[in-house]
Amino acid sequence: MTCWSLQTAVITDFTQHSLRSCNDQDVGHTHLTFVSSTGFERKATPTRMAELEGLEFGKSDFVLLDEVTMEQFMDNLKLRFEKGRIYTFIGEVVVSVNPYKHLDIYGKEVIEDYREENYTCIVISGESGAGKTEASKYIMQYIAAITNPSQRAEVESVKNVLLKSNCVLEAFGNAKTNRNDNSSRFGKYMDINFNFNGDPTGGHINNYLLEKSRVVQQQEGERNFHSFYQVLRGGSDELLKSLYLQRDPAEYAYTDQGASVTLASNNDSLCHKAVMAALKVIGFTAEEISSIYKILSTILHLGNLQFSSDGEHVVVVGEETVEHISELTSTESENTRKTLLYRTVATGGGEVIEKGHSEQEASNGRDAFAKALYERLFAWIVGRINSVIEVKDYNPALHGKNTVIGVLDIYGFEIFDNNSFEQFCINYCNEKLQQLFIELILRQEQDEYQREGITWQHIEYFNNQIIVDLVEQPHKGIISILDEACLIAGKVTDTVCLDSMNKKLGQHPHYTSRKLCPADKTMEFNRDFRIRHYAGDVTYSVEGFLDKNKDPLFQDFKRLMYNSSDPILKEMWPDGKMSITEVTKRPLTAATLFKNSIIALVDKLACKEPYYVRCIKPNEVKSPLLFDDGRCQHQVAYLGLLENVRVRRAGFAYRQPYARFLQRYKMTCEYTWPNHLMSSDQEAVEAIVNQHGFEDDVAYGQTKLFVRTPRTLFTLEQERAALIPILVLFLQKVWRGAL
Ligand code: AOV
Ligand code: MG
Repeated sequence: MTCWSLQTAVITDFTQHSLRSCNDQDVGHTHLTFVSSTGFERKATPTRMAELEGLEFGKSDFVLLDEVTMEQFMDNLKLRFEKGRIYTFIGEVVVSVNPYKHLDIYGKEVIEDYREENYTCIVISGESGAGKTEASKYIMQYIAAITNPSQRAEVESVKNVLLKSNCVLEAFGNAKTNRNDNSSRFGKYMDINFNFNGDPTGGHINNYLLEKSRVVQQQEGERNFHSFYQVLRGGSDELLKSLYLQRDPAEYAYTDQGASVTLASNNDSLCHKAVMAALKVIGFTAEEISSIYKILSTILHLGNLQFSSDGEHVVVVGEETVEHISELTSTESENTRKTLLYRTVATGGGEVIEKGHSEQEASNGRDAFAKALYERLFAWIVGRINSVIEVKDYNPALHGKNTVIGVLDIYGFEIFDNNSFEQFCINYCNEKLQQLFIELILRQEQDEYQREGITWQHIEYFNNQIIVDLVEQPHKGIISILDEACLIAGKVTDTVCLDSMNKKLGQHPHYTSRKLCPADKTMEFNRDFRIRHYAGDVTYSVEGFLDKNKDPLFQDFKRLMYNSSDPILKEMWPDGKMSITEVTKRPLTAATLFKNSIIALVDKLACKEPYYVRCIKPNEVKSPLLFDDGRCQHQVAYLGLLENVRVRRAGFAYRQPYARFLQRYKMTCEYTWPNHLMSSDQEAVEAIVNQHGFEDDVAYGQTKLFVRTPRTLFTLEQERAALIPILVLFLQKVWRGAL
């Protein structure tokens, strides 16, 4: 196994596992020498030595700071950002600052330097726009670059699909928000499987809660999902004609809500071509691609449908549009019209009647249908990609150990002017991930000292479990209160539900009922509540919460789609098979489904011992030049990075099992070279430590030596490096028989 450790472009050094092994086996971690366990060594170059000393580029690992203060941390982070060194370690954690410009650090040469063969799981976190998705893409590109040197066709094909899946998922799952032009509006956990050669053999994508409300509603300055603009701008004239579409996104209500149809940083037309090509590479058939675009255009047409009432009946305005929708969904126009205007209801006596919608109900129904169409399309695309990349017929006996890299890239913490149910879910998810970080990085580290019997000063940190509980606790948490309100059909409004939350949670230190804030002049109605999140205070407007949580969709739409003669569309609506009289169980609410999936995700990550990339957004204006001290310091504080350094360092920056330490440094001590005669490895290690006078800088654990400062290892490494040429000379002489 090759095991080198470098200081920059850490994202490519994604196998933080390697760092851990470096820490255990070598001291690659200190960046003194680049070591491979096959015995090959490269001395640090002068630049790297400077880097180590932090003279020019700042300290490459925050544990090397002279003092762990916010001031020193920020100075180092800023210096490195200004020097284009966007990645810095905290032990095994990587801190990354979004450079907002292309850096020439992801090229072939660097990749070669990082060639690794360890597999693990990486969690990328940080607020919206901090660079998580870009980081995850570099990881994928790295994997693609280093694997399959023999260019085997089947491996190349898997790699291609894995890479291209990103392009498709971004088109359908990302959108311009006021915080990020390419904001992920879904969570993604991707497993990549490798065979014993270290070549990718397949993978699996889990997606989490797509922000489907965006399909029908966008805030000022924001866009719908990229896919709509891409087909409108990039689709051929024939395609658009066949879909009855006009080119200008401003023509469609659903793509023009934010009055911002153009993206400065992106070319929709080119992206459309790339997505089409990617769909083909992945293996979508022509029929499937055609169905995808028919669904997209159906949604656009739905958005332009209006309803009016003659006092007695509600009718559709725009008959032609209904015809187009029917054609595009392969349904009868009579059925489509009826579904838009009526719902089938089973009466208590078992009778089935058709009940006409009010105008409002009809437009709500239309929007719910559009959202569901998109959500199911997205889920189907993910499922289709999975069916292609799934590892088939895996046989451990034949294929050897199957290793996996998991990469989590999820929507980051966000605060907008108007925050709704979606932000509530997204921010809750970020609380959960922060909790996992605390658990694994801050708590377990301290646990290890305890386990090894090392005395040390406990480091305090803010534990956000209290906020997680506020949201998810059974019976008491916000999600439970929301669900309760949803159970009482029709009677409870958003504000009544808010009252209930205020009553039950008003005393909670992280919850503020806005009713209790008379000083707030902007408060006209009692419709907001505020959560003090780990990353900042967010005021949520409760309007629409219940509806989004209940996520209602008239059964009639499901049946309409199930009866489509387009087999691909039909496949997306299997639940439309049920007739109205069949009893259906009340479905779980959107928040509960999300909560369950996030809890399952976190459980999964916890047993994988993930490694972290903590992304920081340097400024609010997407500038490569501006390091906004206040904003950055805020992120450093809430991400718990200083505590991370303290835990890592105030205790012991390095630790190594006795045998490994001995193996590496025995040559530096006359009592241990070439072999020791002491009764245990620990005793031999003590001899090395004593000979160098490092007694005050180390502690002896049950199984490992703990070293407090980098300087100690630095000295040992220097001594070792000086001895190696002498040893090599000595060995050469032995081989030549000169000795
Ligand atoms: P996010 O994933 O963390 O936000 P992105 O990864 O989409 O953020 O990054 C936002 C933008 O910052 C990108 O579109 C790039 O323009 C730029 N950027 C980020 N990282 C790099 C990098 N390493 N090199 C160059 N430019 C970069 V969100 O998805 O909104 O939470 O939901
Ligand atoms: Mg993202």
